[in-house]
Amino acid sequence: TEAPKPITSAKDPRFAPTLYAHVGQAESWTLEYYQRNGGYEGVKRAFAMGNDAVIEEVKKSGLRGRGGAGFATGLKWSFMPLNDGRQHIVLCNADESEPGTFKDRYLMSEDPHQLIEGMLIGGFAMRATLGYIYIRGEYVHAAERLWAAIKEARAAGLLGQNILGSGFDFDIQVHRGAGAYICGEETALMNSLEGLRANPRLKPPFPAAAGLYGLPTTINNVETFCAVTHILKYGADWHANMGTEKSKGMKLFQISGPVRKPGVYELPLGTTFRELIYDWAGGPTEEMKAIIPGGISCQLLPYTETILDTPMDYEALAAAGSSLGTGGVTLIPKSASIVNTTFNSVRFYAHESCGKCTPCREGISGWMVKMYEKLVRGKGQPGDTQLILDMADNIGGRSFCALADACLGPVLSSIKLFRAEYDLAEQGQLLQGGGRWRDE
Ligand code: L3W
Repeated sequence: TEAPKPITSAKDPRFAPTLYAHVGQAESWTLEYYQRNGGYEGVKRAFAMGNDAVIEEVKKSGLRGRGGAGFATGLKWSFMPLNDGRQHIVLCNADESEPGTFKDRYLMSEDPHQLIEGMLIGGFAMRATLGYIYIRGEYVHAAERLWAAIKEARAAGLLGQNILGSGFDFDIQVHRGAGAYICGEETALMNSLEGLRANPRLKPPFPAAAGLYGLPTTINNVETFCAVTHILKYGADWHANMGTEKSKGMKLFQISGPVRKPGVYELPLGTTFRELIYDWAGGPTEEMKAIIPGGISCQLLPYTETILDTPMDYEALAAAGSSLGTGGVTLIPKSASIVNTTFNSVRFYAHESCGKCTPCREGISGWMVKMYEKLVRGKGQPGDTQLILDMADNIGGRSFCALADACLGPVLSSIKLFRAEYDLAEQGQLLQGGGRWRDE
């Protein structure tokens, strides 16, 4: 018999949301609610399977990291050393700060036990005894919900010593950041947790070899751990049957910009932009010209019929010249100046750069942002765009971490796609007919 086709659309009657199934329900954050709805069944299955079988199950599920890079989760877990006598650490990257990205905050505030369970499963599989959730400082409400959930879990014997009689000891701490985007870079996050300045560290060594306090560490995004909870509950095949051949499972897509119903939508990977924008988000409220597919680090895409029909998965978006990133889709309307929109992005990176390395400190935070400011303030001159391109040539691939390269995503793609707007800005205008720049 023919194998069942993978689910690639939330319109498929076989599809049911899991990650956001309880978001918006009364008391969904309590242990009582969570257990009443099948909570902590995944971890029981994990204990019954044994550590290595859990890693195999996650590998088999095809789950890839949901923070932006899409690295295979099971493979990452298998990098942790075995029987090395050192304490192992599991870190949850909850420093959600990528502009256009707002999925993890509701996972944590509305369904915190889902994350705790995923970390428990990861901790058990990787022989860790301690987990940290590094949460963005501004997410005060989510942090409070997490703390309350951890206390409930401890009191119920779901965290602490000999969890559910399994012999496994594990506890979780929540650490609030202090408002720096760079802390979401995994090695900067570890420095920040250690009380150091959040400068990224050189890789290798990767965290599994030497992570927090030099101990074997694995870092995953909030959504990744939450997906693990359901993989253990429903099985690897269930997960692998959703999405496309190489991009498995469901994804929390976020959509912002001028659409009728902006928000977070849980859809299988491989769902098209058209389906997200028109069927779920109610369609645009004005004429569009570009799409940021997965957070502002990703290259812009033109708002064309072909792009609208492109599946949102790792491979299709790479083929289209961009990336899936965090799944944070932002729409740019025709009425917005691309040069000014890009200035907003560049200004963000300039503000968030740690300043450790020269290409980022002098290139992005110094020169690049000044060039854009000059253009949007009507002071552009012929040759400015070429100068930006030359600078980008000297920054790309030369910085210590991904931040500077991420800044070049919107810069280079916007110049490639909308050169005419840059030409206009070189003459002191932002949009044909004299568009103004939207700012504070
Ligand atoms: C062992 C190897 N481990 C890679 C691990 C590595 C990390 C993961 C991914 O950036 C992206 C970035 C942003 N041995 C390994 C290995 N690993 N090779 O795999 O690594 P990497 O370096 O590809 O990516 P990254 O530095 O972790 C993440 C993009 O995300 N992004 C922004 C994200 C922002 C958020 C947020 O606010 N929530 O997620 C958006 O697109 O551009 O490409 O664990 O150690 N050989």
